[in-house]
Amino acid sequence: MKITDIRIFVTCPGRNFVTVKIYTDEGLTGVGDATLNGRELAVASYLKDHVAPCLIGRDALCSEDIWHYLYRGAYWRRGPVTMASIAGIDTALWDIRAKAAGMPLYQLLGGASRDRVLCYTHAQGTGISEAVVAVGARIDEGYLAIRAQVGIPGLPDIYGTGVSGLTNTASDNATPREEMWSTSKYLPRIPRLFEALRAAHGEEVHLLHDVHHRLSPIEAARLGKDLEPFRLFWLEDAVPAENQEGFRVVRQHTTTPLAVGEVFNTVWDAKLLIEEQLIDFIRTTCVHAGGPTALRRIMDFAGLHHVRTACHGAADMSPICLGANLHLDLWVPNFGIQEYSGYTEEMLSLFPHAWSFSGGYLHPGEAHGHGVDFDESHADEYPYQPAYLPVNRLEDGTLWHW
Ligand code: CS2
Ligand code: MG
Repeated sequence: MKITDIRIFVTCPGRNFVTVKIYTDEGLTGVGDATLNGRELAVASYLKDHVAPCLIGRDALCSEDIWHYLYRGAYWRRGPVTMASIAGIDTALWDIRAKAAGMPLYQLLGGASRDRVLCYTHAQGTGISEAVVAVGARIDEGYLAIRAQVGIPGLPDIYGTGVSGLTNTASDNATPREEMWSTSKYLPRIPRLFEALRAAHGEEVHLLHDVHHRLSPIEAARLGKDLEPFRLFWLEDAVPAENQEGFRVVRQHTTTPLAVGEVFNTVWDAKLLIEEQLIDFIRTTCVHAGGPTALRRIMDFAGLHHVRTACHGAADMSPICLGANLHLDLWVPNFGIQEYSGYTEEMLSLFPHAWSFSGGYLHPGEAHGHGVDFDESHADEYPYQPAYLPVNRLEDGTLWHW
């Protein structure tokens, strides 16, 4: 089955998504997500200018060889732009393979290891009482696991605590918004949030919190310890993870479970974290970690070391990424949880999908392939809009992590 054409679409149905569509001489097509939030056009150019021309005429069923052709063959390995590009191609090729086999993708991976996929969603508030109400509303919608974030007095407008994260976060002139950060204001606030959440909503609901890489190891260790009475499902991205050894300090001091990896691109980014069992959940996801070919290897490696999976699933990855993740989630023996922050109706109309949500769980559906399509006939109605993630500065102006 020969690849006859590869088209790249950058659309903005509320957020920018990069979509790869591969066409074959047998009429089968497949779609993949290659979105890299805030850097979409770089990936689109990598794909259009450097990848697509090299793949025309190749066998669409040789996805393993194509993966290595794009990874080893480029000489310049890893990195988010390269790996999102490879992911877009790889996801589309797995979609084609599963359609050719007449099966949902999870059947090709080894079949379902569970009936349904536990997911968590987001709830936030600028104040603690608002966050408590927001978590309650999510529980009423049927969610069993909820990530809770709260604003910090004295720090205006922190990412993830105010308005919904479903839409683009660009300021009017399309340069990154600047936010302000203070660890000393943040650290005492978060245990108070979870104390209030447990008091209001009881022990049963799974509660999670995302630190967004803003702490040092010893600060993260303190936060993990302070949160122990509230039994979090996890503390996410507690410290920047370029220095994997930094997690040793956090791990030695707290029994709060740790999750990391949404910005990782390959297994090499998590090798020490997994081998030394410094984390409990690995957050690599289809689009940023090189597609199903690479992600399932990371998942298997994690399984050897008591680390469970937790694919990143925020709304800045397209519904195709979520659809592909759900097939891996249904199959993977060491499954943990799937993030699911949802999509707007507009987004879902551009990406018709077979997955379903019920009672706190997702299921990828039984459509052949990964079950998510792209309605290219409407692509022109949603042109790319320049948009960036915000940047973060300390109160004295120092540029900080987030
Ligand atoms: C977050 C994301 O979902 C998460 O856990 O960390 O919202 C993240 O900020 C975005 O995906 C960045 O593009
Ligand atoms: Mg996160």
